[in-house]
Amino acid sequence: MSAHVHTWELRARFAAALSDIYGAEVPAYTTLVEVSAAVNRDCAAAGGLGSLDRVTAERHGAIRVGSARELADVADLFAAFGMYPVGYYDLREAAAPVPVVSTAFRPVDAHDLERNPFRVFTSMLTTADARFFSPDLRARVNRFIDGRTLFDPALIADARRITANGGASPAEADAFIATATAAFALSREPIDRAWYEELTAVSAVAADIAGVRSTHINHLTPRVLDIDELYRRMSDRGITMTDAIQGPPPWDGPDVLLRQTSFRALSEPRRFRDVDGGVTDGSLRVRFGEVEARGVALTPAGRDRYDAAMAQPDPAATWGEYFPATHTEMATRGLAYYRGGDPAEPVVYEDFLPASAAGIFRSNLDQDAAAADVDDESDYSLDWMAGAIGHHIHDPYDLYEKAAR
Ligand code: OOG
Ligand code: NI
Repeated sequence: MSAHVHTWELRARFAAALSDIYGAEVPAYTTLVEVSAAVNRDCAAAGGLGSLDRVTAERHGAIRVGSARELADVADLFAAFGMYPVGYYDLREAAAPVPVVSTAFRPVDAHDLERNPFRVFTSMLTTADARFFSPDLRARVNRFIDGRTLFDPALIADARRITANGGASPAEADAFIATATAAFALSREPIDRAWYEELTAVSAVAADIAGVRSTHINHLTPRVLDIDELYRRMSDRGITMTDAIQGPPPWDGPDVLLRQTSFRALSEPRRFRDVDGGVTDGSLRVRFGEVEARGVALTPAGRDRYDAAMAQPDPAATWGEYFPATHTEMATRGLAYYRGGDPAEPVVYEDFLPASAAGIFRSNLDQDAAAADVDDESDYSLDWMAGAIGHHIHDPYDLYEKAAR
């Protein structure tokens, strides 16, 4: 019997393989990764927020699926890589609503995060929400989604077996990683133009999810230690970042939670099938580049303060009224998590921010979703999602509490 490939190693190899295919598909991503790595090398220190090795290898991905059945397959697939659902995000509640509910699949304990923290923000289209989907459109979208297979049942069966075994043999690992990665590559299959355009009129996200017969990586995001510096260097290279940095403003005190920025990817060539059955070349512009900087995880009290600080007309001008200037004070006031209570060892924020996520979605769309003025009688919730995918959804605060002990 040959050596065993551990779960964390499968995850690290999966993240690297996705990065390779995404880099080949979206060349601007490669530039972003290069500039991020250069910024990280030039940054004096990470301020205790992760080793340079971890930060340089660190990525998050974003994918989008169309139904609970597809989300359940994602959950089973990612479990084999030691990535479990954490948190529930309802982006329909954002200022500019996006018709999805989401969770993030990621490692949950400190050792696994240190070995490889790959996480994937995963969104599911909310077809049951009448504000976005009329009964007629809902029926057609659901029929389309129920009729496609994003993940080969054999792949999901392999994932379940590898999860149960806590790893794979080398040969099994090679095949599993290759097949899992291929499931997220951009399809060359022609897109039904009329269907795609009808969905685009409802929401560009609906078209991206339900207009095609496969899924793909929407973006892959490197982590950078100084996002303001990254922003400047990308602009110097002539790459226009979409808009302001999402999340907390820059300041001299402790970095908290998550700061993100993105730029629109160029349009990519895609093939379309027209009503007359003919296939023509066209292009789509749905994918983008994103980069992020991570700070210390906030306690519920710290998060309340964050929300209050962000609600100010100019958060940058008043930030210091809400947050102390040192980690020591953050720890004393119980605003953020530190390992063993020691402010030299901040617990890194490993999750996402709903307002930023909605902003990221939105910054890359030509138009917002058209919401009808009717009642939403769908019952999406964290409990609904956990039941639908058959996995416990972790509460991020429980995980930070545990990491801080
Ligand atoms: C996900 C948008 C959210 C983030 O980093 O907040 C996100 C998507 O566009 O599918 O990736
Ligand atoms: Ni993202």
